[in-house]
Amino acid sequence: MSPSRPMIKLSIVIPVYNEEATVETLLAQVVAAPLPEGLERELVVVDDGSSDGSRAILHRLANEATVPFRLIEHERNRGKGAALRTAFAATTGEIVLIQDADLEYDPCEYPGLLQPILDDKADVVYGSRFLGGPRRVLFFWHYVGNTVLTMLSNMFTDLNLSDMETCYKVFRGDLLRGLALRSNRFGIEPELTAKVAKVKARIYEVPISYHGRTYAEGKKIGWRDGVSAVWAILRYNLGS
Ligand SMILES: Nc1nc2c(ncn2[C@@H]2O[C@H](COP(=O)(O)OP(=O)(O)O)[C@@H](O)[C@H]2O)c(=O)[nH]1
Ligand SMILES: [Mg+2]
Repeated sequence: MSPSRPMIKLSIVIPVYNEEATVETLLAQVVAAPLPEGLERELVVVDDGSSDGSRAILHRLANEATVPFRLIEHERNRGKGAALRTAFAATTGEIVLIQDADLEYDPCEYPGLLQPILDDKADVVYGSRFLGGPRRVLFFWHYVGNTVLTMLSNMFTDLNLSDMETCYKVFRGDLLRGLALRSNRFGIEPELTAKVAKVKARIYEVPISYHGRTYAEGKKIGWRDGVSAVWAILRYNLGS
């Protein structure tokens, strides 16, 4: 790359709540993940008041500094939406990518997720678990729930997304930091979707792989989160 071309910064935001089994491996994967030429990475980790060993692991890693990341801590658990809002405000990158701290999503997918933005075809990219990528077969009723929530969201936004609830969402940084976001919990996914639709962002989807985990392996999301997602879809599409 010619030295005259400035690097593009990618901010990777990682919300962490009680992920002691996966967070260290995940951070190593994020740092090792391939990036397209000309991109540098910034990691923003928000510990969302974890009560397991996650916080101690993050402190140790921050001290060892082999994985460079910015660590922000919530004193008590406030939810994924609150953790993401804290993280977004701390980003400085031209591009921002959301990365969950479990190992359900594979950081090797970054180049595919970034390409539509780098090609200036998209302002926002969603990685879809339902476009034919390899995925662990689990939980029929979660699939039904995802389909219903995505369809309900699409009915309001007039988008034809296939996976509204995906963790892998990538945004132009200035667009994302300009959104007034309010959700504290999982309502953040429909809220982000409603608000990028309202500002008429150019949205792409790319297929990703998905390595779903079981509840024994640490999955936390439940049917109550599905019900509150319905309210979030109504609220953020009909309100502000
Ligand atoms: N479940 C949950 N996850 C949170 C919270 N705060 C931050 N997170 C993180 O947000 C991501 C949400 O996880 P998700 O894959 O949607 O749910 P899960 O796989 O069922 O745990 C993970 O990286 C969590 O560590 C919270 O209050 N609850
Ligand atoms: Mg998960």
